Amino acid sequence: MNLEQQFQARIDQEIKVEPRDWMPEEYRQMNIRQIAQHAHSEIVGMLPEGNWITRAPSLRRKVALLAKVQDEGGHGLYLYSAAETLGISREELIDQLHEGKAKYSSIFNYPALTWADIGAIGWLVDGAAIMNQVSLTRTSYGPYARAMVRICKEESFHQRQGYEILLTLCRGTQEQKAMAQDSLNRWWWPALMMFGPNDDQSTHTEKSMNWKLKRKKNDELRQQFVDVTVPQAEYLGITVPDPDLKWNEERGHYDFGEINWDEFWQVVKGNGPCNKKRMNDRIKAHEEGAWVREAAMAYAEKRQQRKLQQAS
Ligand code: BYC
Repeated sequence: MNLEQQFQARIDQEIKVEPRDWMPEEYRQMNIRQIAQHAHSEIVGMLPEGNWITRAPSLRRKVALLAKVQDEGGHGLYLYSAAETLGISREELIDQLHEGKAKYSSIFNYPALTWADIGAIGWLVDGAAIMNQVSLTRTSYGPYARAMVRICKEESFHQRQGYEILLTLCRGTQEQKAMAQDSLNRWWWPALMMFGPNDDQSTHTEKSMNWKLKRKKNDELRQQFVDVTVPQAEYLGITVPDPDLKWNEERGHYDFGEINWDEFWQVVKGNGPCNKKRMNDRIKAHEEGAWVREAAMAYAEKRQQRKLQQAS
């Protein structure tokens, strides 16, 4: 067996690939691409929510939202670290994002207009993220799989904090319930787009599934998400904005309408409602945070020198 065959055999036996193992260059690059896109999604995903921290309606809501946004920064950190084990630096990855060369999830290019949107983001966006990430706890690259375990636990808290916000609004006044409905109307379809193009349009799925980098296809995960989420909307008493949504007894799944793929690709290409704002805000935050990175480096150096002095 040549190296590539041995590699595939280990994958087929569910043996995790670790940073020092031999791997095909294409496997390395595919992993870097996916992990980096995931990391970028986490830190860009902080922006629409961060905007609401100062406007949360109570101290309890504010504390929970603050914790969620901080968790997302942490998720970015574990994911950039996982990508670094594949031989690329965090600086390089961040530069790729800021230069518009790297993708991040389309969902974060939509605006969070009302407080109900913070509920919808937690419920739908984190809900979709969990659906995808639970399957990724079994991805073949060890550092990514292990990062996913912790991230999924934290995402579950995020999903519940979002659902609870909407539950409160739906049990409140007419205006509050209308606000919840409006947020579901605006976030439903973009949430379904998070799973990526249909399988027959997906460029990476086949290779990615063979290498068990991806464990479930885009359409299967999207269907799972719809099946789980529709009853949750019913419990809230609000309506999913899809006239074609219907339980299919034979399939044992919901049928649902066609996604607007033109909108999806426009957003992916940089033409969504907030793409430019997100990138400007991200670059500004990075530049304004330069002093924090410099101070942390200076402190680490000082500690290192003190340690060396003590040892000598
Ligand atoms: N948005 O061949 P395909 C979160 C791109 S956020 C933009 O199917 P693949 C959270 C795709 O990259 C959740 N681009 O790709 C954070 C590819 O382009 P390139 C983030 C998309 O990789 C804060 C092309 O379309 N989760 O957790 O096999 C707050 C063809 O697609 C999108 C992850 O990143 C999209 N939606 O499958 C709250 C999970 N979809 O690279 C929550 C890890 C596709 O050839 N990622 N594209 O230029 C994955 O599981 C997979 O990468 C995807 C796509 C399922 C997303």
